[in-house]
Amino acid sequence: RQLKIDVITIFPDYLAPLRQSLLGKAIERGQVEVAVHDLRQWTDDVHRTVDDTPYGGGPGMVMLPEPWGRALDAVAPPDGPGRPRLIVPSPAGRPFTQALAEEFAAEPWLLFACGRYEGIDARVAEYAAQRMRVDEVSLGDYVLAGGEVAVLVIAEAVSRLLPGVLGNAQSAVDDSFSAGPDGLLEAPAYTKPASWRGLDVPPVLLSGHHGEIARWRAERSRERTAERRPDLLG
Ligand code: 6GU
Repeated sequence: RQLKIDVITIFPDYLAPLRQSLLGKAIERGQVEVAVHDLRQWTDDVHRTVDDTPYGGGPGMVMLPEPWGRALDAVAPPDGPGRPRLIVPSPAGRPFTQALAEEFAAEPWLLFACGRYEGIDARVAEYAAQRMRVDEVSLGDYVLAGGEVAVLVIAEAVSRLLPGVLGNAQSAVDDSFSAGPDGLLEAPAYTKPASWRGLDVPPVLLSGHHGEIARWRAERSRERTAERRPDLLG
């Protein structure tokens, strides 16, 4: 097995898509192993409480450290073999990028801790950092209700980088934001038919002139990047 993925969440059903599609096939082939754990199994009261009001006041609820401490100790025992890389999805995290996906894809073991509400008591990350690498990671500048969807995104971005998981090995190197030479957005793509509902495929793509096609794609990449992501042009 190339990669073990553990997820701790209060919504285990939300992670069902992890077993679909690309990652599902990698699981079937034995390249990836996924285990989803319900945080509430580590609560100790009849209501299976996982959160409480924030010290210092303010809106919302904060997830309690004790269930998280027990969960981390059970899923990644302090005296067990190996240490996972702990990933905590949070709008307050550092940006998730293709470079970070490549780092995660080189790890043997990823453990995701899904917070809900206004996050997890900050001591949990501090505790975990005593024995594993911890990354708080954000998908972008918007707020999700919890980390579950972010786990689906990160797991998919990582799994398609695993050797032998992606069908076409070349498409991973050509992607937007890959470690390619330019780091620009990709040019638009077309397939058959050459004319569809009055809209024609750019003739250069049908010309067979590989040099001209490469030049046309480079121009479209630059154009598209200037229009949509001028920050990438530097
Ligand atoms: Cl990783 N988590 C949450 N809850 N919201 C987000 C996010 C992550 N990334 C952007 N918004």
